[in-house]
Amino acid sequence: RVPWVDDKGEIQVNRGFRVQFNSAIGPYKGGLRFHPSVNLSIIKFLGFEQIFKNSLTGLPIGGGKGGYDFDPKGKSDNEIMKFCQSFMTELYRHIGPNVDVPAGDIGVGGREIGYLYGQYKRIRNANDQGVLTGKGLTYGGSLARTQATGFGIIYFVEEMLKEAGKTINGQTVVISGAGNVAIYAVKKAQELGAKVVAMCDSSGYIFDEDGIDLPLVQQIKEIERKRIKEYAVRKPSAKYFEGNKGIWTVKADVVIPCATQNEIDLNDAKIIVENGTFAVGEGANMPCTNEAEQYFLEKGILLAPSKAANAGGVATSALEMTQNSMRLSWSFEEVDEKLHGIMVNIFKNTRDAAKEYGFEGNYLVGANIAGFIKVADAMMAQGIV
Ligand code: NDP
Ligand code: 2IT
Repeated sequence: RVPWVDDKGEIQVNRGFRVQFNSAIGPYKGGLRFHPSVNLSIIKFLGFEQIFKNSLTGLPIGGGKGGYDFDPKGKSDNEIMKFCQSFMTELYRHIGPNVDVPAGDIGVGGREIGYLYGQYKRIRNANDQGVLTGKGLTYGGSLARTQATGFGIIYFVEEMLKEAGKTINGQTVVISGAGNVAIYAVKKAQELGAKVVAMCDSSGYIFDEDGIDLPLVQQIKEIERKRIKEYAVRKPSAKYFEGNKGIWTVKADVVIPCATQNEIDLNDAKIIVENGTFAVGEGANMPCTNEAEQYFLEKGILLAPSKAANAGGVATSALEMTQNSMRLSWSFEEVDEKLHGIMVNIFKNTRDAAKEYGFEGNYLVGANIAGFIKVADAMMAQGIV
């Protein structure tokens, strides 16, 4: 139970979860999600995925996830702070730099991590900086963590395309979502020469045939915290369409879902294939339903599975923990270079595991196998405990 008092002086009670799934290869590690849809089932699926994702990074982190059925939309900074403080007042006893290290996810970014960290430090009376990742740069955060998930997805997709003799340069791309992951996926895709033409939030999508103006999206989403609809008001070449499904009707060579789970179902997958898309990179956690994934594979679409493609965020969280332990900060370029190397490795391990087990080209199976083996080996080596 997470009780707090809103700006009107009324008592609110939310429900929080933290699932510590597996610590065979390191402290439990995974994000916190603030969204009204959060329930135990969602946190368990995310925690289970996180075990194998974290294993794929090659870094010593176990798997966990947390969340709260709190809706941050429309809340004041003061309400967010009150909620975060109340929640940490319970959570603190379950976490620690060598026990369980939460970070952000949907609805949890730098502002929330700051309030959570402040309350943890106040209760513990210690600067255990490695207890949370995604911290601000002034108190132990890592450069490039904000960008890491989105950049990492594009690094992985580029490796997958290279393997198929292609590149993202010159491709038309659709990226769903307009949050942390989507924004930095757009940035890196554009840097590598792609044209991103559509983004969305849960209310609707924007289409801009001139290509998305990312600084404008960042102004609207990161600074003003407004809806993506606002983009079309300010950009004459853009159109806004209500509804969160229409984005899949936009023609693209490469589609990168970065909003939430199950956002692409079989019907959407059929439209995407019909439109001539040849690659799908899962940026969100499990954005395609099972049926949609199987359909893509049947049709020979290149599919980058989420637990491999979006592992750059948590990998960079582990680099943040390393810097906290070493009591130093690496430069942006240093962290980004390490992130790039990690994503290239994840791609290779995924590709090779698929091949070794008779599923050549099926990166979905490859990522599951490569992630699983390390965890299983570590558990067996540690005996019956
Ligand atoms: P944010 O809260 O920053 O952004 C989420 C975005 O997705 C918002 O634009 C939101 O729109 C949109 N969205 C949420 N639900 C829906 C929906 N049902 N239909 C359409 N759009 C929707 O979260 P993140 O960018 O951090 O996370 C996005 C995804 O990436 C999640 O699946 C998360 O688990 C995953 N992920 C995040 C990592 C990270 O480091 N942050 C790391 C790895 C994976 P609205 O404002 O309308 O809610
Ligand atoms: O789903 C994820 O990998 C995240 N939300 C990031 C987790 C982390 O600990 O950085």
